[in-house]
Parts: sequence; structure tokens; C-alpha cells
Amino acid sequence: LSPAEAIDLENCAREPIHVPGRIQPRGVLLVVRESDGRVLQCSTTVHEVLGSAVEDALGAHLADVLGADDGARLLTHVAQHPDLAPHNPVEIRTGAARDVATDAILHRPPLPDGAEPVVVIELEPAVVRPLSFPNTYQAVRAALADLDRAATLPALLGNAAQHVRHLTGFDRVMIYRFDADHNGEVVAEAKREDLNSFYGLHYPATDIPRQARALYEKNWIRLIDDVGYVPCDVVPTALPTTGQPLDLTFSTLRSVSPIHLEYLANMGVGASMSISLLRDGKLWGLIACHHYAGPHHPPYAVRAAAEFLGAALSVLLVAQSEEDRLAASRASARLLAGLVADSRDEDTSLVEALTADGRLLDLVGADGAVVVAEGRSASVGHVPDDAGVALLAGWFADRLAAADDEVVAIDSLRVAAPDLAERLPDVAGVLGAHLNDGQVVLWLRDEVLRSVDWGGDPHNKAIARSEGDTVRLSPRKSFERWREVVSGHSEPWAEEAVETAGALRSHLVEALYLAGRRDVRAAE
Ligand code: BLA
Repeated sequence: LSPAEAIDLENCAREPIHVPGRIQPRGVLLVVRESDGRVLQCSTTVHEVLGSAVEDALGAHLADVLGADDGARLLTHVAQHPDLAPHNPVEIRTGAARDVATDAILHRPPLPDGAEPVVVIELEPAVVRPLSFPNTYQAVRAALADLDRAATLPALLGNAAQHVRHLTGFDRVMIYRFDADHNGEVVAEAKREDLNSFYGLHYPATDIPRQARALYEKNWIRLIDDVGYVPCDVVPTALPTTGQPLDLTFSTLRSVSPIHLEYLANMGVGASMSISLLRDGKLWGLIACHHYAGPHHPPYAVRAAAEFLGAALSVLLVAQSEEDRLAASRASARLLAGLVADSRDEDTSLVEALTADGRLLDLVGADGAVVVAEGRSASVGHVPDDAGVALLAGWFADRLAAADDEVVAIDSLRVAAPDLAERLPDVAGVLGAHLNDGQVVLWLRDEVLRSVDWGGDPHNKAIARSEGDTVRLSPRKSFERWREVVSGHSEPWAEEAVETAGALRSHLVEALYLAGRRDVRAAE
């Protein structure tokens, strides 16, 4: 992205957020060459935190900037540890009088091949008394035992939200889960009692763009302690040994996207922190924390403990979601077996047996279903009028027969059959199974805009009432943009649903065949 090209709402997935050239002013960032301990880059906060002028700090030896003791100690620490992350934080003292307890957080940044090794030292003066190690340890131990006891995924996530809130003191802690298209849903929440709930609300993928999700797969935690902060520069802009801007992927003070700060401010958020939840190395979701009263600054040790809980949760949720998936597939097998048995009942027509209750809907997660067989038709749930049903069934029978397909899944009737969709404005997705000779089972889904609770929906109770028309970036605005993209689509049909439809179809074809044989015998 060239500097001339401003970041706006359309191109924000292209903002290079890992090289902002700036940090959050709650601390200071120093880039030190490992070979000689000289400072190559520093943030302008070096003045506030260490009492040195930027021009004095640049080129100086670390011992001259931090004091002989702490400077030498940190350089020895760096030389001794090929992997620095597990040993963070290192406690030092800062301030002009060297009397402020400070966390030094160290890492080696990604560098171009062959570049001279450097270390990034970020100093966060302690603004609150950190939880002592035994307290943090006990809180984490209790949390882990609790997580281990949870019997279902929702219980596991709910527990995790409670414990992260207890540990970090944020007003609201949410577990935010991505779907296959990276839209998100708040699937668990722990909050201050007087706040309204975001539980169950969905947000479009654009609210957390692709490059941010990629960064969060590498660095598992980020804190914006004060949404209203004024960023401070890292100088010089380029790292002198490479001529390139410093890669802040693994930094803890990295200045975040101004677009995101605007979004948070419009949501009324004063401080935000999020922790990555991963499944097979891919971002599964986030533990998203908000503070409303103003800035909030959990110290590094507490953040590290929360990050550890996030990592533990990542491991547990893989096992738990596998268990939940098995339970769901057993439930679906039971539904299927029941429907198949009923469809063979000689006293009831197959059509009536299938639509007598909501089981056909539950089988694949549909809002409505239509069965056309043995010369009749019946429906259950949310379906169009009779004439509409007949049109739809006719179209699907033709389409399935023409393609010689047994099952077809359509997420947008408007895309697949624009004329038909115009006549059937309430149908967005259709899963169709062809039995034979124009006999079909159709499952219908409402538009995704209607079937889920969107966090930005202006009709939604949870939208901040303070949002005026001048606001250009907020859950409401991103919802409106996103609505244009997905309008006319249902939630996509999962592979399992398509397989289940295929399995039911085979059984029904057999049931029809047996019924046909019975009729022939009866006639003879
Ligand atoms: C980042 N967006 C984020 C993050 C969250 C959200 C959690 C991670 C950073 C953090 O911890 O604060 C979104 N936060 C949410 C959502 C909820 C919430 C959905 O609490 C719901 C309850 N954001 C937009 C639009 C753009 C955008 C339209 O809404 C771009 C056009 C960008 N979001 C954006 C960017 C980042 C981001 C660039 C990365 C910030 C960074 O790490 O630098």
C-alpha cells in the first residue's frame, strides 16, 4: 500500500497493521543490536519513561539508556536465551530516578534473511500493583480445574469467559467464534451486571479483516489499554541495518489500526483486549474483552496468565467440539431412524409421516420443509403458499432430474433461479432431494439476515443508542454494508446436512419401492 493510498473502509484488509511504525504510549520500545548492545531505534516515549532525549538514546549503549545494572542484566539475559518469550517479563526499574517498577518484555522480531540480529525491548512501567505470582498461579490453576470439569462446549466457553473476567477485571469478556466465512458470533459472555448482553449476536467478517486474523494466528494476545491514546512514533522509521520498517507482529505495544480505534470508540469502548483461540493452528475465535469506564491496564503477568488460559481453552475446545459433533451426529442418526421407521408405516402416507412434526426440520436445521410424493404434498415449518410450493417443487424436480443429481444444496435461490426467487421472496436457501418421477423432499432456509441476530442490525436492542448519522464506522454501519453483500442468502448447508439428506433419500426411495410392491400385490 503506497502512503498516498489512504486506508478507508473498502481497502482496510490491505492496511499493513504489522508495520505501523508506531506504538501505544503506555511504554517505550527499544531496538537493540545484539552484537554490541547499541540502540538502533526507539519510540519517542523514551523521554517520558526513561528521561532521555531521543537523539541521546539512538546509538547509545543499552547500559547508558537503562542504567548500568539493568542494561547489563538485560543483555546477559538476551545472550543466554535463544527463546525469549517464556522468560518474560524481566523486572527492571525506570523513570528519571530509576524508582518505577517496570516489566521488560523481550522478543526477536522477524527480519529479512541475513540481517544482523536485533532484539526488541518493550518497557511497561507498572501502573497497577501486579497480582503476585502465587495469586495469578492460583487463579489459573482453579480456572483450569473448572474448565476440565465442563461437560459441553457451551459450559466450557462460559467458564472460560468467567475466569478471564475474574483474572483481568474487564467489564465484559466474550467468546467470539468464527464461522466458515469468518463471520463471528458471541457464543459465551461474562459481564458487569448492568451492561446489556451481546450473547448470541453476530458480526460480519469485515469487522476483523483478513490480515488482522492472520496476525492473530501468530501473536495470541493484544491489549489496547486506552482507546483514546495518541500513538507515538518509532524513530528512525526504518531499521538502519535493513532499511525496512520494523515488523511489530510480536510486539506488545504495537499501535493498532486507526480504523479499529474508531470502531471501538463508536461502540463506547474505553479499553479492549483479545486473545486468540486456535484450532489446528487456524483462528477458531477470540476471547474479546471490553472496558467501558475508561482505560484498563492489566499488567503483563496477568495478560500472560489470560493468554495461557486461552491456549488451554484452545486445546480443550478441540476435544469438546469433537465430542459435541459426535453427539449431534448421534442425535441426527436417531431422528433419521425414527423418520425412516415412520415412513414405512402402512397406515400413514409417507408424506404425512414425514411432516407430522418438526423432526424433518431438525434433521438438517431448516426453517421449512416440503414433501411431494405418491401424488400428494405436505409441508412443515415456514413455507410459501401452496402455489409457491408447487412451483418450487416443480423447478427442483426438473433441475434434479436434468442433472441426474440425487441431492442439491442452494444457498441463494436468487442467484440460482432469479425468476423463481422473485415469486418466492421468503425462500433463500433450498436443500433438495429427488426421490424419483418428480417426487421430492425440499428443506428451506430463511435469509441469513432474518434467521440470526446481527449485532449491527439497527432494529436490535443492543445497538448503542448514541450512534448519530455522522458515525461512519460501527457495528451498525458495517452491518449495513454487509447486508448488501449477503442479501438473499441463507446460512450455507453444511456437508453433514447434505449427507443426511442423501441418507434419508435412499431410505425413502426404498420405502416408495416397497409401498409400490405392496400396492401391486394388493391389486393382484
Ligand atoms: C480488529 N476487530 C478487531 C478486533 C476485534 C474486532 C475483537 C481485535 C482487536 C481487539 O482486541 O480489539 C471486532 N470487537 C469486534 C467485534 C466485536 C468486538 C465484532 O468486541 C463484537 C462484540 N473493523 C471494522 C471495519 C474495518 C475494521 C469495517 O469494523 C475495516 C474496514 C478493521 N478491525 C479492523 C482492523 C483490526 C480490527 C484493521 C486490526 C486491529 C489491529 O490489531 O491493528
